[in-house]
Amino acid sequence: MTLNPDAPIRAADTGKMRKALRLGPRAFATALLMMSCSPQSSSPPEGTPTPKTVRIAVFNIRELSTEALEDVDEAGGGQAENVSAAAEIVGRIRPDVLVIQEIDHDYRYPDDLALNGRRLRDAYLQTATGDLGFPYLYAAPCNTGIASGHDLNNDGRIATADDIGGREYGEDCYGFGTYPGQYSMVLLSRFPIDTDGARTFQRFLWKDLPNHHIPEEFYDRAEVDDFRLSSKSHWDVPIEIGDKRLHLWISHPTPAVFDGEEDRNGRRNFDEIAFWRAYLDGSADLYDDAGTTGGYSADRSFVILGDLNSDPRFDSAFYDGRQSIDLLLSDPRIRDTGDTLVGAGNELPTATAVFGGGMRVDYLLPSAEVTVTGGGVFWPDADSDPDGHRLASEASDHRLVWIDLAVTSLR
Ligand SMILES: [Ca+2]
Ligand SMILES: [Ca+2]
Ligand SMILES: [Ca+2]
Repeated sequence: MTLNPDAPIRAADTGKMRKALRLGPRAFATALLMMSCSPQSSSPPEGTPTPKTVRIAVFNIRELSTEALEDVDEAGGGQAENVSAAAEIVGRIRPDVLVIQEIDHDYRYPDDLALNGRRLRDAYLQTATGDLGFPYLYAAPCNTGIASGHDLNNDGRIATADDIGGREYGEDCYGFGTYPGQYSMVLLSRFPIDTDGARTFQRFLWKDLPNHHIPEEFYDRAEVDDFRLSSKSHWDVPIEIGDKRLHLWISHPTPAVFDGEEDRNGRRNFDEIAFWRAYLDGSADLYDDAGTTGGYSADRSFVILGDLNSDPRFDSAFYDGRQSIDLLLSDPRIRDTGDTLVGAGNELPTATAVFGGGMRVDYLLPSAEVTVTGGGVFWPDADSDPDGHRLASEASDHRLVWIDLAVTSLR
């Protein structure tokens, strides 16, 4: 198996690619070549009017493994019941832009990390969403399940490839994953993706974040010098909506638990979220995987989104006098969309996930100038919508969360 998860890959998709997939590996390789020679984004087809609103969703779906995504029947239909349920939910909500978390990267194809996104689309979403399509995809390398070569959990041994599959392996990786590629991310979109304008921060080092909270006396010097901040990756991906560019700031910070007194995961969660503040501040200390330094400099609207693993009502990642998510919720440049989700009819009004008695951990937080016209958490109660309730329970321990943005309000 070829493993090159650190290569600066950007994956996009066109109909060409899909057709080639059906034709076999040789045609697929040809399509990849064509892809790398041609621009990876394009204008909307002529006659497509700029929509008034755009619907953006994030969904952490349980067990989107390569194995499950490859398991299709003769007609190409997916066999995993929880993924079918997730697809039905996507079909009901019909987002224009969908960020999936906890999907495997299939590193057998390191130059095509959007592959599992296409498998998900073609085996599941296509049927459930009909004409929705999602012609554009984006994926880039993540740190999950990539061995660091250090004893990061201090259990006295450095995990190697022989340990793949176990928790001890995952804890010595740059980001927790019991095998390479687990818990990665993909973006699916109806709108073209400006892949050339995307920035990724997979390899940005934790020690280089201003005012970081690396635990003292837990990691040795060599570990600190090599420790990546992002447990998956941090992506800034612009999508093209008519003549507007909306930047999606995508990440999936580590949960603050599964650690010890040193609170290494709580600290990392805090700093993975603090990264976006530094990015928004335009911090000169940041650098992306292409070597470009500096934070956000585009004068464009953005949405910070993902399972951020932090609930404002908890203190699991509490530093500098606040819980990590409050770094974003209290920033006047960022809009807290919580009110939009409360009272949207879901079973636990402020929650987006079932664990912890119902926690708010999945977020879509646009820049302050953006007008939010609607949104919700797909969490119907069992009485009013038993079928929807069942779908939500089957799909994941997280719920799909979405917001609608007024396109005219985008900067
Ligand atoms: Ca160590
Ligand atoms: Ca270890
Ligand atoms: Ca902790």
